[in-house]
Amino acid sequence: MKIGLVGYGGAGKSTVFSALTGIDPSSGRGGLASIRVPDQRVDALAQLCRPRKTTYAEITFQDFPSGAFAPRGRSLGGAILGEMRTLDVLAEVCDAFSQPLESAVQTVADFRAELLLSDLAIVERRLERLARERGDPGEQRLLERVRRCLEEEQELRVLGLTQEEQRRLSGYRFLTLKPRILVLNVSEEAVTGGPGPLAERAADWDLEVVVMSAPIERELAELAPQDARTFLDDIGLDSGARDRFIAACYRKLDLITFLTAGEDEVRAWPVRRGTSAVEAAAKVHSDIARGFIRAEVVRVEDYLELGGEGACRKAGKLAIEGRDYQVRDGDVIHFRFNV
Ligand SMILES: Nc1nc2c(ncn2[C@@H]2O[C@H](COP(=O)(O)OP(=O)(O)OP(=O)(O)O)[C@@H](O)[C@H]2O)c(=O)[nH]1
Ligand SMILES: [Mg+2]
Repeated sequence: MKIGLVGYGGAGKSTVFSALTGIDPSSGRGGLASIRVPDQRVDALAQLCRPRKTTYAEITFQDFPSGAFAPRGRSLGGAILGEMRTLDVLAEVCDAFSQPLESAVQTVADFRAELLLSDLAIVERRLERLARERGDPGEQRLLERVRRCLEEEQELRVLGLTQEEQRRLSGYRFLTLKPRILVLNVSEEAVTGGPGPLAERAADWDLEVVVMSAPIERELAELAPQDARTFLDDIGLDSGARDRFIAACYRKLDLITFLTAGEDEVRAWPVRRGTSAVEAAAKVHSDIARGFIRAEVVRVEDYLELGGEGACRKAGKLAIEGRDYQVRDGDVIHFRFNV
């Protein structure tokens, strides 16, 4: 999953990138960095199974080179809008340290307007071509719906597209169809203050908000877990921005986690809610999906309590599921396959 830090020049994207990943942003050249998604279930399974390898889910952040985004008040330009189309999630950083939250609302509105216009330009070009070439009427109808939505200044995320429609539109890589998280980069004093006037607008705009202060996160990153907890309590925060950011991504993308456990590896696999057993198998290996026989499923709580798959089988806590079984968060799955 690639999450791009986007937003007007000087909004603090590289500072946030550094705070979330621990990578020094001083180069200003941008880059990629991955963080591990903490998961206590993986910790516990690893302790029980003592595998050769333990693999957590990962999130990869991309920071763009300084200068790629125009400063607020100017328009972004086609090049960077095009690059943004390659991202899975947009983490929009908004400067709320050098401007009051009331002006930050306007900055977010301006950015949103640019995304809407950019998508609209793409639909209009495509519709013109379809009209000339007398293309597929189904596609034309769908794109006309898309155009109306954008003309009404609504993002495509709220259009309620079916999975099939989303698949048909995937080639256009619409920016307003991408999940977007708003990172409010506030000053240290404002970090417990919440998003203020942005809260309501963000809800209207279907944006998840993460309020953070980069200096606080940097300090937090340098502390041992116990000291970090005390530090957070002193400020009055439940958790650090990294954890809140990860949770926001999982919510926005509607991700759940299934697990695999054994002597070789204990591993967390993030998948969309609604993923079937055979689709989950394909994540692990295409051969397992091709030769899928069944999924043997144990709840992670049972796995940990009873001490492994064998004990769960004996206790009747192991379910045999077919290819269409919908994977649940916290399933420990052993795929049986034949190739
Ligand atoms: N006081 C304060 N300054 C900040 C904060 N976040 C960023 N800055 C400063 O704002 C300036 C711009 O920050 P960057 O992180 O480079 O911003 P950017 O969005 O990456 O900028 P470009 O890549 O050039 O678009 C730097 O001088 C940062 O030190 C903050 O929370 N508080
Ligand atoms: Mg930068």
